[in-house]
Amino acid sequence: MERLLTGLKPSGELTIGSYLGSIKQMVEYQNEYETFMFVPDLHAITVSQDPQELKSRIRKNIALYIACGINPEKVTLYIQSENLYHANLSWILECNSYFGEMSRMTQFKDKHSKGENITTGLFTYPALMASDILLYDADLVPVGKDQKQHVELARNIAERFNSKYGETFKVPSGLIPKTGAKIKDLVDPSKKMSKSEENYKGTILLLDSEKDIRKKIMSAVTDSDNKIYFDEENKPGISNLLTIYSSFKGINIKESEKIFENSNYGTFKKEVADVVATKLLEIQEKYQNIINSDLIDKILDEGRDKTIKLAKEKYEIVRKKIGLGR
Ligand code: ATP
Ligand code: LTN
Repeated sequence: MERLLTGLKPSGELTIGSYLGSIKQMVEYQNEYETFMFVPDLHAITVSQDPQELKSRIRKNIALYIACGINPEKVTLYIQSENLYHANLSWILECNSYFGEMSRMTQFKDKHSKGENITTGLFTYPALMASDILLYDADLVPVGKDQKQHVELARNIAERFNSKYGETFKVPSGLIPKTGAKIKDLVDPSKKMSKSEENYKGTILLLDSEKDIRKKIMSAVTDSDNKIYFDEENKPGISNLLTIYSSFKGINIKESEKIFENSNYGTFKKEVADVVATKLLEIQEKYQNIINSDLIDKILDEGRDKTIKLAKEKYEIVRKKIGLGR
């Protein structure tokens, strides 16, 4: 069985973008692959984080993965920083990758060009991501388009290492989701809905109250045409709501257009709000049962122990090959 691995940074509260773009697909993949799903908390600190918020979010995210349908009996769930081998292998991979190739990572370039406060960690972070993947010989890495370049880099590093030191790492492939819909911000539909936003006006969080979910959808930016059809360029707001509706309903855009061909924006938005609220309330009910249970610690202890054992084996092979230690 092929091994599949992914993680969602705990750099903000999980949104319906995280759910539709990643978690929902993982719920399907868990039946087809040997699945590893972790919380990349070391990645979150590439930008400044409030320590208490970060800690509570790590736990919350694990509970949300499970509430969304990830089955801990099938999936190995763990926290990156609890396994020291991630950062250790990352250093070795940094020493086997080049300043030039790191500088070409578009995500880094974007942030850098905006003149944001860039940490060294943000620059070298693709090496840590490569370590997350290569430590476990993952075959497949489901990521959004924005992360594809980082998976390519992991491939390149693996191939380079293998040719220099002999076969060591499995060369991973990126897996772009079949229904790779990008969910946009409800206030500014030219941007992706992001959990790293300063305020959450255009973002629906998985743990938002029903009142907030409805309020945010009812006040989503649209246009004055009052016709419901998909046209991302001229009707980005309506198109985004159609994408959200279709993804939650599990139908395609054409089917949704048909349902609303004679509706006005008010009725349409209310239907979107209903379908989103129904699903999120179901997730939230499960979440409440999990978040304070001992189950999470049991799952995370098992995940930590299992992944440390696997990672140690790989790390020792690497260390020996490159001549470290005694
Ligand atoms: P953010 O910008 O919200 O911090 P991110 O994409 O940088 O998110 P993660 O949360 O680690 O970081 O992303 C996990 C996965 O979820 C990625 O593969 C990403 O493509 C997907 N994802 C995140 N937001 C959306 C969205 N709005 N629409 C679709 N997919 C998304
Ligand atoms: N970089 C990813 C999160 C991430 C990841 C990984 C995804 C860290 N390590 C390993 C897949 C595999 C992001 O920012 N979305």
